[in-house]
Amino acid sequence: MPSCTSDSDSWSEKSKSASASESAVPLSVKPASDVRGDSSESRRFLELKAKVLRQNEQLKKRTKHIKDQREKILRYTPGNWLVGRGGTRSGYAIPAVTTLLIVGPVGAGKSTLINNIIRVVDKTDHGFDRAQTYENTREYGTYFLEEYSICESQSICLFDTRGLSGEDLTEDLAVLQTWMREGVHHGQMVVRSSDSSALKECLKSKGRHGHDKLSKKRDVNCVIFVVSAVEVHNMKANEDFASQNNLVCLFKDPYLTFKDDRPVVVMTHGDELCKDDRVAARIHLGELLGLSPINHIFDISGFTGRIVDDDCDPTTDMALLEMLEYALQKADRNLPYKITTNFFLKQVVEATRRFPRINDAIKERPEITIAMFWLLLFGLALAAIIEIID
Ligand SMILES: Nc1nc2c(ncn2[C@@H]2O[C@H](COP(=O)(O)OP(=O)(O)O)[C@@H](O)[C@H]2O)c(=O)[nH]1
Ligand SMILES: [Mg+2]
Repeated sequence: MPSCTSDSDSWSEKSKSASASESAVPLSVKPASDVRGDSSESRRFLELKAKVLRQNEQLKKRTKHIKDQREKILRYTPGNWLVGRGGTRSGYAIPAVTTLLIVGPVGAGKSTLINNIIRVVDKTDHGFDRAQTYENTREYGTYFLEEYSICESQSICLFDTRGLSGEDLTEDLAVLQTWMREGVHHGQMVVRSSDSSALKECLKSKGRHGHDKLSKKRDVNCVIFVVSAVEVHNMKANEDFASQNNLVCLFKDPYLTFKDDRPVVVMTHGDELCKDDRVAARIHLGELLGLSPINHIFDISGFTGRIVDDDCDPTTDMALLEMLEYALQKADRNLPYKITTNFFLKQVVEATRRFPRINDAIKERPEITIAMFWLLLFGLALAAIIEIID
């Protein structure tokens, strides 16, 4: 089973610069008690806690700009922030729609997060939640990828995914890598080799209509990694290092990383913990993933089931909108270069997606592929001429 580093003594700069390749180094998740046992570490913990609480206060103050923040998301078009950075649009492969892939363990709250995003951004009360959520995540779940467009302009789409098992890391990684390598499309069935034959049969009959064949494949532009605060709290309390290791490995998988940009982290279910435990879970999650708990972990929890206006919590809504902006900025920052306008090359790149090494080599040296194509054509023409002369 793969294992990886946890950047356990992070909240240091070291962890921020940790490269994706670290995910191959053996794990040594430092027990939380060790971190707290050391007096300087415990001082550090208290400092961080104070900063998280201060940040929460600032977030509350920023809610007076919630309308502007929402407008900003509504105005968004792919490549927006690329231009904002003084970059030039030419040369970039700017998609018609920016695709945000929502991943995370089963029951973490991925579908709930999507419903919350739709509610906050679209502000339309459909009278029902668009993404299906499940109380009993053991029996039910999202087995087919679901695409949700937000904003009238349909410039952002969210993909709800099947929950990661958290138990079979190799299989979880294989599923994630397929989505990242080959793209995702609405209605795509997600079957694992470890699924029982009964489940596989059941999924096959559920997917029989084959609507997915009609849906457009999307390349993922940014990943949103959803984790439950309760799970983090329990892992820490029970010193469950195996689960922590799995979580870290999934998060740090190089396929989810765009250059140095790791997935955006959303911590859900915080409302089920007391205030202190909620902050401690956020700090511990930052410690595990090598992220700043203050700026790079978004605490977005508290909604269950249908939302009515009275349930609105502007602070959570604001956190959600800021998280979206952060994710879209990351997506724009990592837009791929336009590889080619050459029709033949485009087909070759598309056909070799399943073979990342060959695919990368073609993208890096397209002129070699084109030269080989002309050589092949020339060879065939020569062979045909010789054949005719003979
Ligand atoms: N209290 C609380 N419950 C939540 C939160 N997010 C999701 N849930 C509940 O957790 C269960 C699983 O959520 P769901 O979105 O289906 O998880 P998924 O498997 O990741 O898509 C549902 O009963 C949700 O209502 C949250 O932030 N707080
Ligand atoms: Mg779901």
